[in-house]
Amino acid sequence: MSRILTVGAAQLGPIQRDHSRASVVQRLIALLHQAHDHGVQLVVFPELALTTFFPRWFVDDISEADHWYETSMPNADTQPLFDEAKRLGIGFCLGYALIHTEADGTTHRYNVQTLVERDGSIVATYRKVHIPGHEHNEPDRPFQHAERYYFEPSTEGFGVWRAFDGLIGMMICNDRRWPESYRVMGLQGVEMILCGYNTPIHYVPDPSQDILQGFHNALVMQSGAYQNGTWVVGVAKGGVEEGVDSLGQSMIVAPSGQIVAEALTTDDELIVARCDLDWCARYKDTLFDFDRYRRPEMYGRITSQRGTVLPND
Ligand code: CDV
Repeated sequence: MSRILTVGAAQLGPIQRDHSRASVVQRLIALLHQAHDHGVQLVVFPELALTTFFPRWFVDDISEADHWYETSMPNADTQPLFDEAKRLGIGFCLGYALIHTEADGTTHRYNVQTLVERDGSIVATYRKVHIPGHEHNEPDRPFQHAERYYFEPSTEGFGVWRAFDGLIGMMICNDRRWPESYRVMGLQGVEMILCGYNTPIHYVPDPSQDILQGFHNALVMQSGAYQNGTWVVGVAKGGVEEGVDSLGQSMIVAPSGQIVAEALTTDDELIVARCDLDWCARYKDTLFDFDRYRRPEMYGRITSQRGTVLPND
């Protein structure tokens, strides 16, 4: 028996500052139509897929940046995407910035992905756990990566949802570099992890990593997939956006760790794979039979400690 989920990784090329949400949504719908032609059931879009990657600019008054955030989902700009996906019977995962005001008047800003089922119902909205970059303006940098100024981290963590006849998890960009992200979902039986990303080629704190961006991107998603017996769908917003060159290399990774589809460009591009969710059991029930082989009593440091503690001399 097999449970085939046909997935499309809908990579986006750059979204410049002056591109309207309406024009971006038309690009998303064009990719949705390609996906329909390929029999895709679930389309995954990148992180912050409705706007340019605005954390590359710093503003002293954060409310000046509020126009980059969505206040609800769907909304007037994204409703055409929701309507067309429902009409075609395709589910999707969409990354965007969310601003939310509580009843007590406090305002919260998150980097999120919303998963939508084929009937148009919202499965879940995941908030990014690992927020990279910096909190303050760093004017000496060629561009900012001020995500820690613009986004609060999730307090809910990594969930796994019964959707698309399988067990689906989500993570966002920097989350993919941390083995804990995959393992927390692995411990909930995840069969497919959906991950949008924006990764500038130039890593300002250590430029020696620039030429390794593609290697590291593949390394983390392939190992996370294999070590947890899960499919991973990684989807980029690539190309030169407002002068910043970003990695493409969107990919669909099997539970074996093998890449089964990979983008050829850094522009709008759909890649597709027929993913057998039952393939996960080949790894989850053998080498990575967690219940049989894991030693959680040996891993206490992973949850009790954040930074490194060196051994005593
Ligand atoms: N959007 C991201 O989370 N980007 C990060 C930074 C460090 C480049 C990433 O891990 O790709």
